[in-house]
Amino acid sequence: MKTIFSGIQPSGSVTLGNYLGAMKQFVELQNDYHCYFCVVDQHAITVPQDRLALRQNIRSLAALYLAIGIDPEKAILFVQSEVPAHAQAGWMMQSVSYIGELERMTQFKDKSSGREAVSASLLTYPPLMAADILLYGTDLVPVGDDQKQHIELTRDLAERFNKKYNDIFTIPEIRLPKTGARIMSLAEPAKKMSKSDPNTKSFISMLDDPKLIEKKIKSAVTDSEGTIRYDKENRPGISNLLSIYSIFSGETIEEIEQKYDGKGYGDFKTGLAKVIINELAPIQERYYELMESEELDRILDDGAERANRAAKKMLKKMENAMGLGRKRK
Ligand code: ATP
Ligand code: LTN
Repeated sequence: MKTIFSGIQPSGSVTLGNYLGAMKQFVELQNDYHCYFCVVDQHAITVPQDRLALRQNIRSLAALYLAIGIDPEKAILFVQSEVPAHAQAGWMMQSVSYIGELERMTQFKDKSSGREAVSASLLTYPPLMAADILLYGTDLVPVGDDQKQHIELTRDLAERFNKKYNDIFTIPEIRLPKTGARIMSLAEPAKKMSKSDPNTKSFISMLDDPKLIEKKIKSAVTDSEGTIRYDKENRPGISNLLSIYSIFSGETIEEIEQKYDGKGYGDFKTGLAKVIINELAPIQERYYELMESEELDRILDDGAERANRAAKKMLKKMENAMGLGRKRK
C-alpha cells in the first residue's frame, strides 16, 4: 500500500478553503492508502501565536479531522510536536537547503512582507515540511494549490540528499483536488481564502453557525453584472462562489448556471448558504461531541505512538547517512 502524508496548521479556525482544498480528499484517500494526517503545530509558531489559542486550536483541528470522517482505525492522526523526529530531521534537511532557494518561496515572501520582525523559522519552514513528508517514505501529498512550490522543493531536497549521502528517501508526488485547489477570499477574490486573515468576513470557518454563514455569503464580493455565470478571469467573485456551490452540491457549474438563469445574486446566495449549511451541520455536531469526549486524547496518544515508531526508523537512517552520532551495534 502506498503512503500519504498531509498536514494542516493549527493557526486559526479551519476554513472552507482548507476543507475543499485538502481535508475533504483525505476522507476518500484513507481507504486506499496508508495515511498520516498531522496537526503541524511547529509550523504554526513560525508566525506569532497566542499560547492558549494555539493549545485550543490544536485540539480543535484534531477533532475536526475526525468529525469530517477521518477514521483512526484507517489513518494515523497525530500532533507534530509530539513526534520529536520531525524537528530533528528538519534540522538535517536545513543542512541540505540553500538560503537562496528558501528566500524564493512565495509563502515566505508573502508572510514576511510588511513584518517588523521575521523569525528565522519562517525561512526554514520548507525544510521542516520536507522532513514531515520524507520521514514516512511518503509517495503522495494531498494539498491545495498554494503548496505546489513547497512540494517541488521537498522533491529537490530529497534528491539532493539521496545523491549526496545515501539513497534513502522516496521522492513524493503532489496530489491536487480536481476542483477547489484554490478557494478565494470572500472579501478580496484575488487573494486565497486563509484562516489567519484578520478580516473574518473573508472566510467561512467550518464551525460558523448557520446565521453567520448566511451573513458572510450575503456580504461576499461579486460584481455589478448580476448574472450567475462562471468567468474566472473577469468575474472572480461569482466564479469562486460557483466553484464552492458545485463542490458542495455535486452539481456541475453548468447545471447551477442553468438553475439560476434569470435569477439574481440574492437567490443564488441563499441557495449557496443552504448547501454549505447542510454539509457542515452533521460535521459540527460530531465535532462538539468529540471536543467533550476523552476519545480525542486517546486517539492522539495512539497516533503519536505509531508515528514515533515509524519516524524513528527513518531518522536513524538519516543520521547514519550523514554520519551523526556514534556507530552502535
Ligand atoms: P494560514 O492562513 O495560517 O497560512 P491556511 O488557511 O493557508 O493557513 P494551511 O494550514 O497553511 O492553511 O493549509 C492547510 C491545507 O489547506 C494545505 O493543503 C493548503 O494547500 C490548503 N489550503 C489552504 N488555503 C486554501 C484555499 N484557499 N484553497 C484551497 N486549499 C487551501
Ligand atoms: N505548509 C503546509 C502545511 C504542512 C504540510 C506538511 C502539508 C506542513 N507540513 C506536510 C503537507 C505535507 C501548509 O499548508 N501551509
